[in-house]
Amino acid sequence: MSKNNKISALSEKDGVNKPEILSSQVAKHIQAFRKKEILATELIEKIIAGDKVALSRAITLIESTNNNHLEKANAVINGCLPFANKSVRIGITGVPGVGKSTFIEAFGKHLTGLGKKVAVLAIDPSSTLSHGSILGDKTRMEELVKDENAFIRPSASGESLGGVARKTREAIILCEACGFDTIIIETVGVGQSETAVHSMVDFFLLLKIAGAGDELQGIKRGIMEMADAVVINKADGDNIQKAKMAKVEFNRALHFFPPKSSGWQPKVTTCSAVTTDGIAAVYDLILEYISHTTTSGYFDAKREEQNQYWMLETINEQLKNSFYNHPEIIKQLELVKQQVLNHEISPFSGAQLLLEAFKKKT
Ligand SMILES: Nc1nc2c(ncn2[C@@H]2O[C@H](COP(=O)(O)OP(=O)(O)OP(=O)(O)O)[C@@H](O)[C@H]2O)c(=O)[nH]1
Ligand SMILES: [Mg+2]
Repeated sequence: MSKNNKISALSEKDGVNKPEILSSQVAKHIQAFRKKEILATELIEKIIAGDKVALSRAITLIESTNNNHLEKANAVINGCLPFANKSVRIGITGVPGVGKSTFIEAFGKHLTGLGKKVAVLAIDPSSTLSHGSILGDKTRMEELVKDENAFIRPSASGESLGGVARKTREAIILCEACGFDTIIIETVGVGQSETAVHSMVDFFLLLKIAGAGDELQGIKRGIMEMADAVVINKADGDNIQKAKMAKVEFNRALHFFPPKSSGWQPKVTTCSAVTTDGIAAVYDLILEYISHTTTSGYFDAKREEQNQYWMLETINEQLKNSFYNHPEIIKQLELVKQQVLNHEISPFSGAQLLLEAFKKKT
């Protein structure tokens, strides 16, 4: 046989037609299905290989409200799950202007300098209205944004904090699978979001500044209780002395709180995100915490507990959504509310009425 006549195993034989049972519609369906499948596995493979573009795309998929994306998003998350978990998750909170973004820039650079890979995610409920204050943040994290070993993602927007929190939690898994060993979750400490962040991190850091009372800083006692460390920022220039005094005060205040189940006594330290003084010490402190809780078994136990919590939270969130989005509930809710307002029925029987209507129609 001459070389030219050689038939490749890949070429089709003449005269073999497509079987007719494969209608064009079915063929299209199969093609679309394959495409979807390939995209999910492709994304997973790329994420695991450390591709930040694929990571971004997958997070966008998670954030999508399009129901068709849900299945694929779940496939990507489950595919990434076996590769996740090998990280330290740090939550950072503090009132606007305390220096969170500047701190994360300095802290993140310190970590990448140590060879770490840092992902920064944010939960910012207000960004739904202001369309992402972290956009401004990105300019404040100028150096970190350019760092090959860093990944910064603006906060997910969404209808509810619960929804946004779930998406952030899923994004953590993807970041970890992508090889990021330190995950920083930032939030503004003024709403409920810090509770959500606390329930998805290993270490919770409260950023403060000296010279402003607690009322001024808008920090609730509950947040102080959650903190594993209080870091007094802007300890530079004329402020150094004040910061040192604040450190003594916070230390005293923290001793009045009940002991933590981790057995860890929260620490207070000062730093300057601008001069980077004290930034390295903050990380050392976190390492000390990790060593302490890993030895005691608390670190893993807390993660297990958080997993359980998030499963139940997701159920709550989705049940709530399907209830309030149900056509029958949309139809009846205002009416029943009015009846309760007019004292025609009790709040309890109003709720009962709606729940019955929901159960009947689902
Ligand atoms: N002197 C001094 N100024 C700082 C320090 N850290 C931050 N700042 C300044 O404080 C201002 C607010 O800093 P940001 O990092 O934007 O604060 P933030 O907490 O992220 O604020 P929001 O994003 O609005 O919640 C900026 O003008 C910073 O330059 C610091 O350590 N020392
Ligand atoms: Mg900021």
